[in-house]
Amino acid sequence: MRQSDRVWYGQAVVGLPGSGKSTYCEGMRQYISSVRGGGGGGGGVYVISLDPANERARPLPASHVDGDTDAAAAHLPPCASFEVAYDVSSELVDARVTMDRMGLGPNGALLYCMEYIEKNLDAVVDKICEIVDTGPSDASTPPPYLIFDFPGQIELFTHNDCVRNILRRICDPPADGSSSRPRPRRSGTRLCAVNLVDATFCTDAPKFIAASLLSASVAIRLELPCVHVLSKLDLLLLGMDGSGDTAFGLDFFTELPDLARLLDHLDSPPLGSDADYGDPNAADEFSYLDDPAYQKARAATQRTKFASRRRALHERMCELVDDFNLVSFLPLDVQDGEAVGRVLSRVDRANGYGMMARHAEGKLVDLWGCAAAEHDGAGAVRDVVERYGRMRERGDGGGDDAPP
Ligand SMILES: Nc1nc2c(ncn2[C@@H]2O[C@H](COP(=O)(O)OP(=O)(O)OP(=O)(O)O)[C@@H](O)[C@H]2O)c(=O)[nH]1
Ligand SMILES: [Mg+2]
Repeated sequence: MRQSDRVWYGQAVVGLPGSGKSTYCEGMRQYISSVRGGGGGGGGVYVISLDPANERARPLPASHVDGDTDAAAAHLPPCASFEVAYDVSSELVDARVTMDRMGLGPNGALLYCMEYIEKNLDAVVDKICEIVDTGPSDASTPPPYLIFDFPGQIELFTHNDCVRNILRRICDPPADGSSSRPRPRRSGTRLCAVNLVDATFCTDAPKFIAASLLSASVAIRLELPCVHVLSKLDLLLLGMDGSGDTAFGLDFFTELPDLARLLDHLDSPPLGSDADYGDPNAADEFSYLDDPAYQKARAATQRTKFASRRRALHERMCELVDDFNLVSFLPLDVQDGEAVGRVLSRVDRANGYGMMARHAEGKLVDLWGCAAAEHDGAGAVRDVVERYGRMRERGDGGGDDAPP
């Protein structure tokens, strides 16, 4: 049986521009490859870049498509260019070329490119099939695993249907024979969306509320199981005290017990900034927050009609997020192998890969048990907070476990 005819598993990685999607794809590829055992039958993990403007993607030489990986954990140099199995910008359509040729701006060109990809998706899938067929092929190898890297432009997830249509056709190939491939119908792909939100948004209440609402909207619009991730956690925890002794510990942002608690902080200085928590090294320094004139002006601003309308708007946004109850976050520093593993285990349950693996091992699959398996989210948060607490105490920014 050809690898391309098996059921594929994978992730569709989405998130705002710069949230760390491409870095995550590479980190996850390295992690899964190492878990699968690298080239010894454990390969078959492919990053597929569907970002027509991805400058950091570099197509992998064919001979290395399923090569060994020496990665026991992800160690990613900052701003490295990543080798991907398929790069749509070099194979099909490039946003920069489109801008030049069609006289479009960056966003218009990107939308054009995504629609072009949607129209030519059969060609993209054919190429992916070719790549997948070069991988390990004996029946005992795990099925191909694909990690799709998407652009971050928000309009692709708010009102444009391209990404959803592309994903739908990758998951469920059309049955009407419209595919150009002279082969039997592909079996389909079990995908889970992974939505990355930059963890530094946690320092700013309005930003975090907006990102949570957008995350709920992404989960609804993509019509896929969705795992939400707070990426670049190292930047957040090393930048603030990272402990639970503030109004909002990290577990508040991961579990989201009551988003509306942020409403009282809409006008606060960024949570976690020195102005808010106080800089322990500069305890005697004057803070503008203590200035009576500042406090008077702030109180006056909060009494304005604009302020009350703004609060009401954010209140509705919090209610929406809470009502749908679709959003909770997993913390992730992409250089921390354990954290990548935690994300993968949740993704495995969401796309069914975990059940498939148990079935392959001859274990009876208890679907309900798999789906309801306890995930120690609080333990995950405790681990990372302690780790970064130790790094801060050392005052060295990290040593071996330094973030990029
Ligand atoms: N400190 C830190 N930096 C990170 C992490 N993940 C990504 N970055 C950095 O964040 C920047 C953006 O990362 P990318 O992976 O290119 O983000 P992206 O979401 O793919 O960006 P676009 O494709 O432009 O939307 C790069 O400089 C990365 O090195 C992380 O976990 N920690
Ligand atoms: Mg990218």
